[in-house]
Amino acid sequence: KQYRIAVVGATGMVGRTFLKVLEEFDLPVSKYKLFASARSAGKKLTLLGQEYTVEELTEQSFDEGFDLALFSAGAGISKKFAPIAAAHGCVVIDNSSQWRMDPKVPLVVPEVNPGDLKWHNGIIANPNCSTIQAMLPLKVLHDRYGIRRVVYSTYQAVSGAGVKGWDDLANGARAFAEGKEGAELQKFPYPIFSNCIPHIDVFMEDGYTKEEHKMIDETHKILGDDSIRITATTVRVPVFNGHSESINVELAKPYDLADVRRAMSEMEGLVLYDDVAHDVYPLASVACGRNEVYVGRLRRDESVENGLNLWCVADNIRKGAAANAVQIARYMIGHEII
Ligand code: 11C
Repeated sequence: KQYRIAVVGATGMVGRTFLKVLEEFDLPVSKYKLFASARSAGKKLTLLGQEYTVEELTEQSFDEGFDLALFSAGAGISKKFAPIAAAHGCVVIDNSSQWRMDPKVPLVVPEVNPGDLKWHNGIIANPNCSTIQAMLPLKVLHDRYGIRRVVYSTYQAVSGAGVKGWDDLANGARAFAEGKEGAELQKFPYPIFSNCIPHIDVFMEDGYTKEEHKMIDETHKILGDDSIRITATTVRVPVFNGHSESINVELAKPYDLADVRRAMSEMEGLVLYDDVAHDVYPLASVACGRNEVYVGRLRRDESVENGLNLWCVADNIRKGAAANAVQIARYMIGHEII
């Protein structure tokens, strides 16, 4: 079978990476169509050597028939257009936060909970970038030892905040190099150049940010276990691309560190990158441009029973967004779920 695929939000940072990953995966596709807002319509983008003109997304866009649509155009667009696409028989893989916690919508990391793809109702949610990468090492631990508690501390790159976030760091660095006072900010409340900002997405009533809530809620849904106690502090750091995370885990059962290392190295999509004798540990510069998640700094947390610390890094635009979505598509095509 050949599939007809629509890309919605094709001109954005994630949208353009959808195209790169689609080229790399080369799925059996008979037709691609690229959509974006009226502002970006008319732009030309290349996919698999062919030039496409980006079209404006309208309520009629799905009338011509698609099997699959990859959405990354924000929650508002997904809220309006994903149900329209689904009503036309097109399966939507949505990168926004709009549908993630809807009980009728599977939230999927293909290496972790591909079984959830079977009960979709036309919309599948791609998790938040900082959640996706944590799921691979945590799945390994949860299956073997049971996870009691998780403490997430994230170090998130500016690409997660889009082009304006990227520009805030680039302009701040340029101003510093030129000896200027600072640069005008487009995205962040404070200069991200030379600061770590403990504020990603909006603040909620309990003092947590929405990004922190996303990590907690999405972890429960993907691992299928609401009993895991989880807390998170999410921080924006002056890194262009690649989210890093310190994850402290309390396991239910005793573990052997060598077994954990073996299991991590065998996990699909996860690279054990951990040889501190030779200064080998995951870095944003190692993970960038790759679809795998890197894990290292594995060591016991002796302050609690069965405690474990790890450090995990991934390309947030690839595995944290575009690659995970295209991997979902590839899995569904390969397993004839679509
Ligand atoms: C960031 N995690 O790094 C965010 C970006 O819910 O899809 C992704 C937001 C989302 O700022």
